[in-house]
Amino acid sequence: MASVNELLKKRLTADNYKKIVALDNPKMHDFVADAIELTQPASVFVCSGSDADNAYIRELAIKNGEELPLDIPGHTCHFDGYYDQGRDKGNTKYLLPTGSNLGDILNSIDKKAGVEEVRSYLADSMAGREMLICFFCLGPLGSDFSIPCVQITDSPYVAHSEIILYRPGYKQFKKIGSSPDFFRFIHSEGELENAVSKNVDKRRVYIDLEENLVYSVNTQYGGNTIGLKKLALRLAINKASNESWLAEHMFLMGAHGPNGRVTYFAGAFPSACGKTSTSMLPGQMIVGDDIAYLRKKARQARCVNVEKGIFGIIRDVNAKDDPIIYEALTSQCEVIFSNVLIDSQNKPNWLGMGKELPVEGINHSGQWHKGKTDNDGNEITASHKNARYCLNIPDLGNCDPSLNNPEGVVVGGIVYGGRDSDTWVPVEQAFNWTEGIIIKGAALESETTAATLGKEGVRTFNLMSNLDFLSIPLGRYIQNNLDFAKGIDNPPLIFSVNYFLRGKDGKYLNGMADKKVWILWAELRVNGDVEAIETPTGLIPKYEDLAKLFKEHLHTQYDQADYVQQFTIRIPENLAKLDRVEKIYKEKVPDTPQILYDSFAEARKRLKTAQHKHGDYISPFDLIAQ
Ligand code: SPV
Ligand code: MN
Repeated sequence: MASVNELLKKRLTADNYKKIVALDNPKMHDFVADAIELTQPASVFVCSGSDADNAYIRELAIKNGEELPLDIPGHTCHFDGYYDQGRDKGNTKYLLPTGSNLGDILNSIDKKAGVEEVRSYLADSMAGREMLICFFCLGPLGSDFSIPCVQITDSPYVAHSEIILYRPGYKQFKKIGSSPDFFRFIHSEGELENAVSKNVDKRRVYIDLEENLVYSVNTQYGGNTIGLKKLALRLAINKASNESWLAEHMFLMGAHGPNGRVTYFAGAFPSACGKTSTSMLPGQMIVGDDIAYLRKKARQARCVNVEKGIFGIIRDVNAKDDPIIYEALTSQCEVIFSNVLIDSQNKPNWLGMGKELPVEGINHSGQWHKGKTDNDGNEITASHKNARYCLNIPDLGNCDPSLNNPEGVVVGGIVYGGRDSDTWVPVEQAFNWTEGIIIKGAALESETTAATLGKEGVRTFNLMSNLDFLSIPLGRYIQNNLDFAKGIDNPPLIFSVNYFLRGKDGKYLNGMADKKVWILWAELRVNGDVEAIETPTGLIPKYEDLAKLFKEHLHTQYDQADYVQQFTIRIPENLAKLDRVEKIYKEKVPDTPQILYDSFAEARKRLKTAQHKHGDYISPFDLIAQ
């Protein structure tokens, strides 16, 4: 279109114009031209992903005050506004065309009204600022998994985060030519006050599934703004559903078995429930910590990390519990810290870093001192509980060599975990794929955390840890997961884990390091090396196999009494859980597959039979003896 071309020529410098027209993609050009007309930036920068262009963005983030350089070269700190510290679930909505329906659970708004609203907030939002146009690729480059993306933002912090988190996509765009098959994101921070978004009451994240387009405005927090992260996951779930693959909120890691064997696990945990630390288990290899795509290839389940970096929670990262991340965070490599405390020596500090925190400094509330309270009288902690770090996975000492393999890795096991104080045992294998998807994945619950705005510690339903990001009706999503195993010769085994089980005194029953044993037990199961005990809820480890793993890998003695307490099958709690979750499906999910109700009925029957025979709380030894 001549007018689009004219507009680009007029509003871009010759150098930037050259970069954008080198990509011969009319749909992308239309998107950019429309964004310029809507947001009216003072200038436009097209990032080709070259070292020089990336450096320009890094410098701009510092120049505009969105990032502050810290003591170590390559380290910067970004602050989000005091009320902009997590994903805004309430204001994240699907733009729903007339006549379509996503069910009661997903948040949506009439498309016409929603587009009008969000475009009104975006209008002139970039006046006086530079618009950044960046190209990235979800998944490894040159792969069946790759999805090209274009991100428009006025935040160099957002663009810089994406440079760390995603593979460069400018060349991928050259390859796709005029194809319309890519994701688009437009973000503006809106009006700023002290370098943070001022109008958070007008914070909106609106998703257009028909157009593969997401709008985000009046916010800076990464989960609301970094298009390729959770905004793209929503688009990908819809695309995957149409194309018969899976887009999941999952880590991907290689667990090391005997004789140098590596078995890959993908694991879904709600935010702040141990997902990153599981992907980073000592002695194992990380591929990714947050988002994975799974595809069937040559009768195998293959999986990639969508990202190449980590946007991880920094709280409790310390030299003892997370030595590899701690090492990266304290050495010279590229890191963006967010919402930590900066001390007088220009160093970042955070809760649980393993040393005493300074009593004053600068944090997300501005100048901070110990005991400072907010407008509601709540004490402001030194760093925010959802404070994060953003770094490149290859900068970690345990990066798996297959990170960028275009074929992905073969998945041996899938793990579902949540924050559960009283129901599930620490690790358990599902009887089969269908049971695993339904009784483990689709029945997942977790207590809420600081990763989203709102109250913490409330037990909530969160199927496959993906509920926040689902863009298709829940029943269809479950059916897609069930169907995924069809045509795979050895579908991954499915496990549940629970790191948060508590005793009657409220204390955790397991140490942080124990998760390594659960995953290594799962590794042995995938390879048929150990037997298991059949319980009404699944297959659990034998005491002696765990004792051996504890001794070998954690150098500790695992007491039989601890085993019995941890692996006791809690019948009333499991029955109550089935009732709670089934009620949600019955009341809110009209397209629930019948097989879910059948599996729930069978699980209930198994629990009741066992209850009749052994009582409410069943030691694993009672089940071996039978
Ligand atoms: C999560 O909350 O699950 C995250 C961080 O991984 S966010 O970008 O907020 O989604
Ligand atoms: Mn996540």
